[in-house]
Amino acid sequence: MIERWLPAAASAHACALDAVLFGIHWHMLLIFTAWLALLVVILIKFRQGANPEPRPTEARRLWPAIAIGCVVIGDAVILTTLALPAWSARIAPPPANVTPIEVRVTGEQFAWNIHYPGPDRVFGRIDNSLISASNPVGIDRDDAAARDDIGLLNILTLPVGRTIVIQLASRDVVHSFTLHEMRVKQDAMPGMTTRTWFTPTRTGDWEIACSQLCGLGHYRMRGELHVVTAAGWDQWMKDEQVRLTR
Ligand SMILES: [Cu+2]
Repeated sequence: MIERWLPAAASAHACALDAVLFGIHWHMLLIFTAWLALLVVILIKFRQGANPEPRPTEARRLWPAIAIGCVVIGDAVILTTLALPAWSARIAPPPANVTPIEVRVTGEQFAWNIHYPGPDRVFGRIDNSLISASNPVGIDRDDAAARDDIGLLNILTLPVGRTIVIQLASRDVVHSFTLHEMRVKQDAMPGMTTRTWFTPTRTGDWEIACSQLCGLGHYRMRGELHVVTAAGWDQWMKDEQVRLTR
């Protein structure tokens, strides 16, 4: 039922995170309904008309302890069966038997600079003094490893079914790299590189959002996420290489 109000779940770990969300919401709904029922019972049972004199003995029953105990047990069950397993899976590195695709994403007010290592899978040298409208990442083409590198503004193209590692940084303030459909949200911090990883399970065109209020232009810090087929990604990579030679 709640699924229809959420963005599409398009990554391998999305269902585990959604299960935590649903578990918490159903638990809260249960607590809310129980408290509401209790309130109605109390209003009727302890109304002034039926109880002209206060009877403090009524308040000493075991029921309050049982009710609070049920809430605590419910919380513990969600924590141990859903939340902790999902959290430990998210902070673990990608499985050793997969070869991830690494992409560097650097946030700045108010855009995402995206650096792909190209077919050689090695990130070439970057130099901030080379940053321009046509070279948003500042790739130094004099470096041999940088010749096939691709630097794009606000466009993240990825293949479906491959594990993606994002190396995140920021040029100015704290941003938060968000891919709703991938259930990815990770802060981009100035002065340090953070990592996040995921495996897209569906093709589609979605948004890269910034979830940290990062300045007056925060609302327009949006990029495009394109998840394409493996063949589509190979073709995209070839097209980008052709574009580099022009
Ligand atoms: Cu931002």
